Amino acid sequence: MQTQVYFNHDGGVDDLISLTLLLQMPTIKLLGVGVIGADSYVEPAVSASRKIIDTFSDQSARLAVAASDSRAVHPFPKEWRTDAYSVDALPVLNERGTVQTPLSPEAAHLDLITKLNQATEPVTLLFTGPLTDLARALAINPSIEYKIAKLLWMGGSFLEQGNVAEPDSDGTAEWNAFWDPEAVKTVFDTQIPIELIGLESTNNVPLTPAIRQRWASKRANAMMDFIGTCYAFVPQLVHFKTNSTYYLWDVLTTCYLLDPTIVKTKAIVCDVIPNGIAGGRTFLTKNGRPAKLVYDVDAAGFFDLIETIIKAD
Ligand code: AGV
Ligand code: CA
Repeated sequence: MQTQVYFNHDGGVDDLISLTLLLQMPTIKLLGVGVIGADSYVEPAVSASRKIIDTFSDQSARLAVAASDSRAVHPFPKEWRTDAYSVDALPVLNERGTVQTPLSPEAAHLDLITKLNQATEPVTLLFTGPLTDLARALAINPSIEYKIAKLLWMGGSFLEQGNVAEPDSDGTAEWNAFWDPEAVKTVFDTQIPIELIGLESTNNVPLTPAIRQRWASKRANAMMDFIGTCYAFVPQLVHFKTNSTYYLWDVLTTCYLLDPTIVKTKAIVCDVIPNGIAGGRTFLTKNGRPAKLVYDVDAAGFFDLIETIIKAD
């Protein structure tokens, strides 16, 4: 039995690695991929996604990649968004010189509606960027809600400190929520079962010199080499945490889909602030919506799992 999954990501390094890993999971049937230019520029992020499907799976004839035309309320810093250009230019993705995986004729939110309507059973949504495409899809066609088994989202945080350092934020929000807080509110106001991978768990899986060294030592494995190369574009945690320190946010979310035993979860009731200086802050409240929060992770088990998935163990 395979779980039917639709993946919407926003083109960051760990979004693109999430796609790579997802394609290796035998229990997952990927129905579609949408790419939003949030933590990326959308063109290289779409292009890199198509090439990753070509290079690291046998799904290239079947899977299409849809580009989003959604726009930010609060854009990501440009320095972060340019990583997709680097990934897209890597020789390992360009050896063939042609791209086989098609571009969907529809914008990502419309592609999502189409794929949900075509699905023969409820679909699990995996979102590792902002929720804008889902919110827009629900606004156009509210009945798609009933085709969704659950939403697994890397986003939100119930810690005192989020990860946004911008002049128009009080610092309590997580970035994917801050990019489009209203979209989070729209999705929270549905009955869709939601599982949140927030900063409380992802803070436990920073990119470190030790993990880079471990990946380097296994670079004979082509996917391991690709992963190590992609993470070379982003800052690791060495002496202390900065605003740009990289964690394996999305990869943890994607691996949780395959193996929920690597994390700890609890039931919560929550809501989100839809605008203003605290826009995107998620908080616990009795009058909110129920959700499942991933609040901790077995970091060693997680890093082992990555290598099991790509057969580098
Ligand atoms: O807030 C985490 C989300 C994840 O989906 N993204 C990165 C992951 O793809 C935004 C983000 C927060 N801090 C960042 C981010 C940083 N230092 N560099 C790049 N992106
Ligand atoms: Ca992301």
